[in-house]
Amino acid sequence: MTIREIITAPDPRLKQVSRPVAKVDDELRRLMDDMLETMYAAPGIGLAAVQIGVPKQVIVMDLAHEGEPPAPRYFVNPEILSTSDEHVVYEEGCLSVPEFYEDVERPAECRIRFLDYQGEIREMDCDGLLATCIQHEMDHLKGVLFIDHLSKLKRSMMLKKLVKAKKELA
Ligand code: K1U
Ligand code: ZN
Repeated sequence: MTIREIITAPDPRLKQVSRPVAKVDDELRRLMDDMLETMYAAPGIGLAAVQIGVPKQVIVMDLAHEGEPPAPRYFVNPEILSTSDEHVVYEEGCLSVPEFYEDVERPAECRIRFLDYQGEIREMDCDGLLATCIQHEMDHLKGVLFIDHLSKLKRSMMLKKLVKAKKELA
């Protein structure tokens, strides 16, 4: 397994719309293994393939708490089937927008359909952090970042700071 570089905003590659995957095969499972390793190393709780420069509809996630055994989850070609009318606010972060956390409002629950690590079709009801995280990751597949849910002023302030931080590191 390989730890890959995570792309950070405002890199235009994060704006790409990810393509559906034709087949869950060993090559795709290698990509998912690399993504999980990259996510654990970051550390984070979710990662979309486009964040490592691969615009395919693939997401990995692990919401296990510290001290609990790992609980990796894999979502290929995920679709949202329904969302609740009730919304919740969660303070979100993003490995592609390092060191910024802001409140984002999203549906509290959703039902999704996806292919799993074996390529089996699955449906799942999501609530709590799982619902927030899957919606955040599915936004990545459409080229949307959590900062796109914020005001234009807040977003441009964050992007300015990110560009400055990148310049200082270069
Ligand atoms: O970049 C990403 O898409 C991953 C992101 C997922 C996420 C976090 C919070 C709300 C919605 C989606 C992260 O993992 S940010 C880092 C983070 O939340 C975290 C890091 C270490 C321990 C616990 C959480
Ligand atoms: Zn993110």
